[in-house]
Amino acid sequence: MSKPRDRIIMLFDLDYFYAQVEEIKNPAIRNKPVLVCVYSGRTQNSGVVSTANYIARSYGVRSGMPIVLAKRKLKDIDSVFLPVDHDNYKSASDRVMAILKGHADTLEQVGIDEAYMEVTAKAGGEYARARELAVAAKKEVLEREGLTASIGIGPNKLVAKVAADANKPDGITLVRPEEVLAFLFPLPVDRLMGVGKKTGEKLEAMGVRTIGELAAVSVQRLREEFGDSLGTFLHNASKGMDEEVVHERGDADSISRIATLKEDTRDLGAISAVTDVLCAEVHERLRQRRLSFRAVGVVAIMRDLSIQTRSKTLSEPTDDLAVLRRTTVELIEKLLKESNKYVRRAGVKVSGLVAEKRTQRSLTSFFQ
Ligand code: DCP
Ligand code: CA
Ligand code: CA
Repeated sequence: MSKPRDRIIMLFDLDYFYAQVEEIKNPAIRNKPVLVCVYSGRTQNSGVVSTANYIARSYGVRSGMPIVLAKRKLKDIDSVFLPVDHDNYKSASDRVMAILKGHADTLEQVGIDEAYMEVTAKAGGEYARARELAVAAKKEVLEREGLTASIGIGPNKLVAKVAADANKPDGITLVRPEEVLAFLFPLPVDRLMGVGKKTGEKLEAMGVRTIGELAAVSVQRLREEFGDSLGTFLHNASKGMDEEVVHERGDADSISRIATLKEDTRDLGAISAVTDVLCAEVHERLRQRRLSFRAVGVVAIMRDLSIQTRSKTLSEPTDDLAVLRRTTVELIEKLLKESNKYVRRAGVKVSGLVAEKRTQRSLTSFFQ
């Protein structure tokens, strides 16, 4: 068997995200300190800073800082304090993630402004091409959304994350496999994901400040101090070793439900009584997300645990529950005709999800 190809992974992180979205909404504030705050409402200034632009940071303002303290740091400076506008950040985030999908083999969003991108195949295993992909992704996000970001590129998620933080804002940091140790060793240990305040303090008490110093501690000692799981993690992390895969999650392009039947059966009525309920559940999820579907699929797990699936693509997207139910029954009927086994579990799936509704589409085409 051939050796699995070395991976190339990027971590994409938008710069001073909430405050940057506010700057786009109102460009006039761009050259002032901008602070986005969560006001608790108790007194006029109680609450904390969610994030701040880099001008505000140059005065010592940080995420999580009490608003009162931030105001003190910016005394006599013309600054802009704004309340969080989560809906606006979420829609900007959704649009950015959709752009990034086109630049990755696999995209794993890990926060509102951050995603891992596996680019091994797209870059053909070449770091130079991975850098070009990073430039292209940044360029498209800047041109379409006006937002800057920082990207770290490395052989795994851990290195990519540390690299992204190494050069902000608007940076690209590339760490080739042979450069990992030289890159990591001088950095403070708390740059490693998973080293929080508590672990950091404990390490400091052991005389460990840098990642290189952590790498010099034996794995046995780390296990004694931190337990097997964290101890092993710290040991591997200090050497830039991480096997975590980049996996798509969250907004997958399908919604599905599955249920076990009361008893194994080949009776269409009994099966569709169950799939009708599943259809209603799937439909409710579609309604919440304001989505229409273009394809319907059914799955049947048979008595012998073999799996049968059937699917149908509709002529146009719809959000109609009756269409979903009818198509499901049609597919189950087909499946029963083509198999002589008893059905144990049945499931329904909609895919090809789109945001617009058929009624709107029909109206648009009508007026065209
Ligand atoms: N955030 C928050 N409270 C915190 C940290 C972050 O509400 N204590 C929010 C606001 C940030 C967003 O999450 O804009 C993303 O967090 P990041 O840690 O990525 O920080 P920023 O994007 O603001 O800045 P950076 O340029 O350092 O990435
Ligand atoms: Ca960020
Ligand atoms: Ca982030």
